Amino acid sequence: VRRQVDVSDLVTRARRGEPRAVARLITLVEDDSPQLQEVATQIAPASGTAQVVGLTGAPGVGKSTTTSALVKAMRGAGKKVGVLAVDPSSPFTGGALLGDRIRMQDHATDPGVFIRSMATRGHLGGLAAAAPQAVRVLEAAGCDVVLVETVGVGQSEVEVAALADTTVVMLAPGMGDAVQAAKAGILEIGDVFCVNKADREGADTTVRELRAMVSLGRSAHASDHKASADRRESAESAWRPPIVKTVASREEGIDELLEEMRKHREWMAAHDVLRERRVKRAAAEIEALVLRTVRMSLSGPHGPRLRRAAEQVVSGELDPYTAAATLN
Ligand SMILES: Nc1nc2c(ncn2[C@@H]2O[C@H](COP(=O)(O)OP(=O)(O)OP(=O)(O)O)[C@@H](O)[C@H]2O)c(=O)[nH]1
Ligand SMILES: [Mg+2]
Repeated sequence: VRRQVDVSDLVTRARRGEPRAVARLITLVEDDSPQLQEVATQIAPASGTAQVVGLTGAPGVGKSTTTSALVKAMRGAGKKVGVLAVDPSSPFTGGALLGDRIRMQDHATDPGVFIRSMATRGHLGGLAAAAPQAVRVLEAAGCDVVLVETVGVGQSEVEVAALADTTVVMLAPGMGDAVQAAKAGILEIGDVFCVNKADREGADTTVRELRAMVSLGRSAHASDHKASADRRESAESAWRPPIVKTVASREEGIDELLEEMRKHREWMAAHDVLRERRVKRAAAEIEALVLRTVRMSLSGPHGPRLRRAAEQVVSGELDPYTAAATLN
């Protein structure tokens, strides 16, 4: 039995920026609390107030180091920053996230920074449903910017892109190269590319490869029917994702990265892309929640209904289409 919490008190305290209240609310999201809908209703008015930036790339590419350097620069500019490190691959808070905490220690005592590792344990909707809600909690706490770091490759990164206004795809020489990134489908989600560890040999080669892959991907994308079906996205093709070289461990290139993020944001605003992206995101989020409800109705205490129908289908008493229509 879960303990009932006083949601409005928690939300009031979170809006005042109390770190413990913010943490508690994100835990409610993570645990898929029955009180989550109440939380969501109360924080909805604060939605859409932050710039949401996703950082994604292969393990060890330097996402956390870059995030930390970005936080420092943004704090210098007086912004309140939220950091969400999401690990979709593991249901537990793993070692990688512990490493992040250590790297983030510079900001641990700063009241203008909220740092949170998040696993999607228990959340049936997975990352797609939990992370956007966690971002809203950080917005309610007054964050001007929310940086979302995802550990993992492939699908999870694509999901991060789905929740960010601007997605920074990171690569580093010799690891997670451009070809691999292209195969994993993460090149097309990059609004800004960051080749980190530019102090290492091969950085210029990575930049060159990336540039070639990106322009190749763009032209393929333009002829793709998915793109032509979506006119706004094709207007979006006017944005050419820049490539920034950084040495995050020495805070080099961070200002350039911030500048490209700013340009992307400006461009989105000028072309009405920001709102369109957010509408799409909200639609995906609602869809995930609806699917979750359907899935739940077929499992748990209602599981026997599905089982009974399945047995009838096997014995030929019922066809699966009629069964599905009945269970719907
Ligand atoms: N040489 C060099 N090392 C770097 C640079 N940036 C980060 N590193 C190092 O690379 C290692 C991994 O960095 P992280 O920031 O933890 O990478 P990450 O992408 O967050 O890793 P995961 O969260 O485990 O996927 C650390 O030892 C960093 O100190 C860089 O620009 N140059
Ligand atoms: Mg990390």
